[in-house]
Amino acid sequence: MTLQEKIADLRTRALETLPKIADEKTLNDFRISVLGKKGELTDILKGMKDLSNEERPKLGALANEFRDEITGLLECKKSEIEAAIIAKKLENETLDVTLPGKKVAKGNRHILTQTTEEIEDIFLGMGYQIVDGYEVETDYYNFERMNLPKDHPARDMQDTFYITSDILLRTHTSPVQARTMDAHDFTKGPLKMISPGRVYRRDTDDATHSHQFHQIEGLVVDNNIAMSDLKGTLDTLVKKMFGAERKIRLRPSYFPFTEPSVEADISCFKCGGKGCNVCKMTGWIEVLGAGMVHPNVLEMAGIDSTKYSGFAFGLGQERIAMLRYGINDIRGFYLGDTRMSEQFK
Ligand code: 2NM
Repeated sequence: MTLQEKIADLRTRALETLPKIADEKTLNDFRISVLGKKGELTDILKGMKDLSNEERPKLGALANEFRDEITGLLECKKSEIEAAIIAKKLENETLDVTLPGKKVAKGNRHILTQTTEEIEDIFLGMGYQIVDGYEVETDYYNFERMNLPKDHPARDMQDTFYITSDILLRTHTSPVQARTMDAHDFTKGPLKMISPGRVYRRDTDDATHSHQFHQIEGLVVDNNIAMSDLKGTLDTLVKKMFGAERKIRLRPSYFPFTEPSVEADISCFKCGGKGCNVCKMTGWIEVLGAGMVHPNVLEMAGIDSTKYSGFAFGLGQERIAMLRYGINDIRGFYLGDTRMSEQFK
């Protein structure tokens, strides 16, 4: 075979092989075997030294033409392979937006938070403001301002966590009411507030007692506030919380910061008043304490008790939640076991 014929033969074989190649590795090996330093073309061109001066350039031109043609075809093939790879990838990565999505587990608020927010909503609806305060309080705001001087026997009932002899963990949220009364400007309207929050008492924890628990206290002060206003407010509260059929009953009681003071019972939401295990066969369930704000408490806040009067009440979120949901151990609220919370979605 002449060198021309050898190139023509190589070309024929190359053009036959190329279309069958389908991956980059084979393509690269093919390029090296044809055009590489040790490839077939180089091998053919080694015979050039034996050609005449006339023939040599002709063969050179033919070889260049062949190299250009193959190089071009190699480029095309390479693009083709790359495009196929991308097409394959796209096919594999196709997103079916009609497939059902993965469910994200949904959390819910703690039952005490839910109870608090529900009561907050009821009072927001009646135009009350919600006020936050300090959990670390002074003896002055926690006790003195609630008409509980240092030697008062009622202090024993809630004797508390003292930090110093004057600083303590609050035993109720009343200090928030005292501070709000101090700051209230009655020329701007009546004072209507609730203060939800955590409170602390020296107690041994058991199924129905906790040394820390939650309380909401409410306070209204204005001209001509009477016991009837308190009754109407409590009536609205229990009907919204325990059902429209609930009745309310006030019994005389005692708190140092209110006079008169009452305990409020609601007609049993389980038996409707006939008597059952929830109401201990009495038909009534005790839910909160309340009363008309003691004149001393108003005066200590700089409020003229001959011109102004007020009512106040206090309830515990734990007790409310335990009654409503039949929870029999208060400690369950504080364990952080999600199985407790999951029941109240
Ligand atoms: C209760 C029961 C009765 C009460 C009184 C006051 C204040 F600040 F006005 F004096 N705040 N909360 C109160 C009254 C709380 O809890 C059982």
